[in-house]
Amino acid sequence: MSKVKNIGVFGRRNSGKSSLINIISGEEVAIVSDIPGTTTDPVKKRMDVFGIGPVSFIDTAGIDDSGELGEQRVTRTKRIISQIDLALLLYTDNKFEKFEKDLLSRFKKEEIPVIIIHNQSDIIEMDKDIALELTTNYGADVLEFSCNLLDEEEQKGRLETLIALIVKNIQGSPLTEIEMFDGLIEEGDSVVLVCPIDSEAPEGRLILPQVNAIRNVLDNRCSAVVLQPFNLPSFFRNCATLPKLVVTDSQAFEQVSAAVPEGVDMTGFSVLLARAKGNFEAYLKGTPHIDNLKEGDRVLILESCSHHATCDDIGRVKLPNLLQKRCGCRLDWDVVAGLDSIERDIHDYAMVIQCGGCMITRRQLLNRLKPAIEAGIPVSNYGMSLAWCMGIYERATKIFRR
Ligand SMILES: Nc1nc2c(ncn2[C@@H]2O[C@H](COP(=O)(O)OP(=O)(O)O)[C@@H](O)[C@H]2O)c(=O)[nH]1
Ligand SMILES: [Mg+2]
Repeated sequence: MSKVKNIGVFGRRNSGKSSLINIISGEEVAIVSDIPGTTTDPVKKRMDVFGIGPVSFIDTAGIDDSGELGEQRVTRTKRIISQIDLALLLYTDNKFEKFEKDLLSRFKKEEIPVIIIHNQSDIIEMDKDIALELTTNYGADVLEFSCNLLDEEEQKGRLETLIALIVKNIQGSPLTEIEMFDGLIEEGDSVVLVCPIDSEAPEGRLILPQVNAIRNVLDNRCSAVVLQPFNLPSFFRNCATLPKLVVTDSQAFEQVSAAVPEGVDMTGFSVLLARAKGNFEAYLKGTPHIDNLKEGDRVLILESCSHHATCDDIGRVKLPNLLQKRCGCRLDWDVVAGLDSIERDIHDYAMVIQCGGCMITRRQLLNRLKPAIEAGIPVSNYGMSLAWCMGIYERATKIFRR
C-alpha cells in the first residue's frame, strides 16, 4: 500500500469545493450550504482511487475569506500547499483573476500539479478560449464541470474524466514518493530480506531500510523472510515455493547472488531506496557512464547531510577508491555537502553522484539533481554506483529494465 496522496481543493467561497468533494466521495462529508464560508476548517476525506491507492481530499474553505488577516491566510495556504501532491483549482463564471492566478503561481513554485475546473457550468458555460489560454499558459488540464447536473450518465462521465485526470497528474508527478516495493510484489508473494549481522550491524537492532522493508512487505499483504546470507542455501533447499524477490545488503551481494537460483529476481536495499527517493530513470541511464570516465575527469559528489559517519566514508573514501579502480585511472573529486551551492560550473563535471538523500525530501533531492540533468551530465547515486563497481549492477537492476 502506498502513502496517502493529499489533494487540495481550492477556489473562492461558494465555487463548489465542498460539493465537489461530496460528489467524488459519494458521501456527505463536507458541509454544503448556501451561506458563504460555512466550512471553516480543512476537512479531510479519504478514499481509494484505482491506480494511485489512498487519497485524501482537503477542503481549503476560508483561504479567500476577507475577514481573516491577510498574513494568517497566506500562512495557512502555505501550510496546506506544503502537504499536497495535487491541487484542484475551481473557478466559476469564467472569472480567473488575481486570487486564482496567485494560487497557480504558488503551485508552480512548489512544482505541484494542478487541474483547473470550471465549476457551475450548468449556470454559465465554460468559455473555451479562456480555458485554452489557461492550458497554454500554465500547462494545466482544464475541465468543464458542474456539481448540479441532472443527467446521471453525463455526470458519471465527467466524474470518470476527472478521476482519470487525477490519476494521470499524480502518477506523472515527480513529487510522488514511491514505497520500496510499489509495483514489484502482489498480495500473497513472499520476499526474502538478507540482513547480515556482522561487525557493521548496530547493536541489538536492524537498520532503518531493513525495518522499512519489512513494514512495506506487510503493507502489501505479503510475507517477509528475514535471514542472514549463510542461511540462504538451506532456505532454497527447503522452500516449497520460490520467493518473488530477494533483497540484500549490497555488501553481501556476491555471496547472495551465488546462492539465489538464476530464475529468482534479486536486488539491493540501496537500489530500492534509490528508486523510492531519487530520479531513478536518470540513475539507470547515468550509472553505466562510470565506465566512460577517463584520466583527470572531475566527479561531483552530492552529499545531502554532512554529519553521517557512514555516508561520509562512502562519499569521500570508498566510492572514489572503487570508481578509480573500476576505471583504472585517476579522477578528480568535489564533495558538496548539505544543500550548499555548487561553486564550479556544472559543465566541468563528467559525472554527478548523489547520496541516498535519507535526510532530505524527494522534492529537495530532485531540485539538487536538476542542474546536472538539464546540462546532460550523467547522474547516479551511491548505492547504484557501488553496485556498478562491484559488478552486480546488471542483476540488481534487471527487474526494473523489463
Ligand atoms: N448550480 C450549481 N450550483 C452549485 C454547483 N456547485 C455547487 N453549487 C451550489 O453552490 C453553493 C456553494 O457550494 P459549496 O460546495 O458549499 O461551495 P464552497 O464554499 O466552495 O465549499 C451550494 O448551494 C451548492 O449547492 C454547480 O455546479 N452548479
Ligand atoms: Mg465549503
